[in-house]
Amino acid sequence: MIDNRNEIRAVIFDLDGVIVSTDECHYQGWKQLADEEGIDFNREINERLRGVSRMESLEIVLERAQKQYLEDQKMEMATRKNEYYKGLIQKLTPKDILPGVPEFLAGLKGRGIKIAIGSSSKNSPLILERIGLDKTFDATADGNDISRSKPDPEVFLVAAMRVGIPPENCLVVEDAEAGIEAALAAGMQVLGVGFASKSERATYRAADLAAVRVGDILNAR
Ligand code: B16
Ligand code: MG
Repeated sequence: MIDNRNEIRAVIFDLDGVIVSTDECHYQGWKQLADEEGIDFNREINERLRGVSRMESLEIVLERAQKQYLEDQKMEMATRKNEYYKGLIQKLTPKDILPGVPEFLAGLKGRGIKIAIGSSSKNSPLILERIGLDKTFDATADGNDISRSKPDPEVFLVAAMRVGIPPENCLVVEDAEAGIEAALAAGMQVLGVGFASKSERATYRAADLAAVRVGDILNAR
């Protein structure tokens, strides 16, 4: 069988849901905001926020609002939610790193593969610091670096540029459909884990990184 997949020279990791899960903190933050505003919000709606930027998440939350909000009111609400969220993620520690992540990162480093972060989150530097991985990656790209969020490929293209590897030699690890779409739009291969472990569009699928051997995704010839 001819394998026409390119050799992988860099792996770009989404942060939330791949390296660590702060889903519950996002949910609690949005729930508190929604309760204060009298807006109906539940875990089912929260599912739609995975991988989506803060302002786009707010628009989804506001679909059930009884009134229209001005732009500056929306900015204030997004900031308020973020303050709740930041308070909650203070509790993160290295113990919250998801299964298989340290071994997988070490396996890539040992083979000379570049590793990067490609996250929608503007809190990415704070999260990485809380879990003790702020000096681990060769490069990071996050919500602070981009103007278009996933499913736009921008964040992954910035990450690839920062590690100096062409997109076709990069593999993304993602837990959200918006991220799978973004990786494919960037011309990269993608491993779906967690909530994306059943994604039909992903190049590879696994429950988590503990279930993947580094050699399986490298396609080295
Ligand atoms: P922030 P990821 C994403 O992180 C989260 O999945 C998503 O729920 C959140 O709305 C987004 O970051 C923006 O986060 O408000 O911290 O800037 O999965 O792309 O690492
Ligand atoms: Mg994610």
